Amino acid sequence: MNRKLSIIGVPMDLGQNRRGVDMGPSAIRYAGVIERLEQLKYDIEDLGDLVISKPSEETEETSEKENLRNLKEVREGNVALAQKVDDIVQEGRFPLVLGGDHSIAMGTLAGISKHYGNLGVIWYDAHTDLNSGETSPSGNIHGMPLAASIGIGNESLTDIHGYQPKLKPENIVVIGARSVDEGERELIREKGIKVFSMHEVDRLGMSQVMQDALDYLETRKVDGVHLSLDLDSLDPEEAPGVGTPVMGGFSYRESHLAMEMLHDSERITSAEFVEVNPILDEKNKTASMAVGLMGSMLGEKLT
Ligand code: 6HN
Ligand code: MN
Ligand code: MN
Ligand code: MN
Repeated sequence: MNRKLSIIGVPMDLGQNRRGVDMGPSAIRYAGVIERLEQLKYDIEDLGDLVISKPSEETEETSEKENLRNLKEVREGNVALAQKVDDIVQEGRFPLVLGGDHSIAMGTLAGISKHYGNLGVIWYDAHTDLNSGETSPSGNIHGMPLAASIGIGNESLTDIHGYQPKLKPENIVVIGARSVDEGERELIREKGIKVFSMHEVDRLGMSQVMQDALDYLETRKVDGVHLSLDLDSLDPEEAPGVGTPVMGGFSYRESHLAMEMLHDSERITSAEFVEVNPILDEKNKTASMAVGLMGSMLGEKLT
């Protein structure tokens, strides 16, 4: 495990239409992320938060036409994030990105993937985020980052940081899916994307699913693994502070086990924790959950 960690907050809420998720990075800091990770003896650099601009009228028009809400500002924020993350990896440090809505995964992956020939991704989420303007039921870009990263969708999203695609569809593992749109389902079949839905987790248990996911990426000969963790993967009882909650999600222990297994695999090279919305939360429970999961991913042990 890389002992040098750089933390960057992305107060982005333009990838969806509920306010508050832009306060995610503050809530996660308030829940004690720096102190928690310092105890694990990491060399931590906190780069603070990116500045995200507010939407203009011109943006509203494109949004309507293309079914891509706040396209211009979402792109701009991700262009800035990609450069930051690129610099962090360039310096030999582990990027830990704090969201913000899930649209920021486009920028994170754009910055990371440049440094890997065959990057793998674990997408831990209730959703598959494989929509484009053509298939999206909402026009919300936070439902599109995985599609954009494999080169599907509007050019201004697929081309962030000047290259595409960022990922091979066969290097993706989705874990926790239980709300998948029709267009996403077609894309999963067409591209052969590996999905462990809640059905598989129920049948096999989290331990087996994580082992299968790691083995699968091993057969793909990936040279790095990025974890993109959407807090709505957890059950809304455990993590109520998210914009698009879906019943029937992971328990606290299932998620900690997943993170512990990721740590023990020694494969993980970058991570992001997204969709924490303190306005919808109960006593910062979801931000605290995020911090705890980061701890397990980074080697905090029970004994
Ligand atoms: N997320 N599939 C829905 C949509 O609007 O495209 C929900 C997306 C949720 C996205 O949670 O990151
Ligand atoms: Mn806001
Ligand atoms: Mn998501
Ligand atoms: Mn989600």
